[in-house]
Amino acid sequence: MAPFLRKDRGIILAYDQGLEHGPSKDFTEKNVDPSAIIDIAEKGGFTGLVFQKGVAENYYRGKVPLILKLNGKTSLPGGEPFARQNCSVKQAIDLGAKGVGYTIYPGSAYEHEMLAEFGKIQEEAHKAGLAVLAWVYPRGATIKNDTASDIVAYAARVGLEAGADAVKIKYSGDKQSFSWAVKSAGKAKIFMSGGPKAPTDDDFLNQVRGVIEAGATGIAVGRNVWQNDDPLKMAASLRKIIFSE
Ligand code: FBP
Repeated sequence: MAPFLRKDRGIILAYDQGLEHGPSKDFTEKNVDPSAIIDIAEKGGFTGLVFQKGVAENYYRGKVPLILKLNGKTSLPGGEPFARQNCSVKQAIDLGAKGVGYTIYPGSAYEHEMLAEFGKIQEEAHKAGLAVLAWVYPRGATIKNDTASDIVAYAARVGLEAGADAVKIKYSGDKQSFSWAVKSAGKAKIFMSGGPKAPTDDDFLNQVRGVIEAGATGIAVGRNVWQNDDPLKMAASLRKIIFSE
């Protein structure tokens, strides 16, 4: 994970929502252009940037270390979530990525497919010296509350067991329960996933404080930064909490 860390912490900007949610749900004139997001990542001191391959091919300019997402899905089908691999490790390397990302939905009727696919990617990426980040989002008919503390800790542990260097999980709502998730992940580093934009900046910053106090490595978020009226001000507040700078 070294390329994505500063002082052993990380602040990663995620921008794959165009695939996951569609432009009309998440984007405005201000953030529909991937170049604007790269500007935020560069000026905002982000330690990593997440793209799908099409955006990386067309826009990535090399300054902020790239995590290439190797799977993804749209929100259109509904039903049990399943995101199959859509990009190779080799392509990630060719695009300049220092890490690869893959989403696993534990609880989905298709979790076995994703665990198997992730296993192969993990081996290939590690052989090539790339970091492997797992988005672990428990979902499916049996998951009633994906931020319940036992479910969040389970997600963290799935990341460790599956061989991820870092695991991106939802916040469980308080630092005590989140610190159990961090412990459950062992040597895998925990990054909090942001979710929809919080009602106020303070709501989000307090959440991030809880995450860091719980021992997590950092955050890997999108909407709470680039949907903010002042993304660079938000980035500065986040850096203050995460790096004490
Ligand atoms: P946000 O901080 O905007 O939630 O981004 C994090 C992320 O994991 C993205 O990488 C991804 O596009 C999105 O959340 C998926 O969200 P969901 O599966 O909850 O709809």
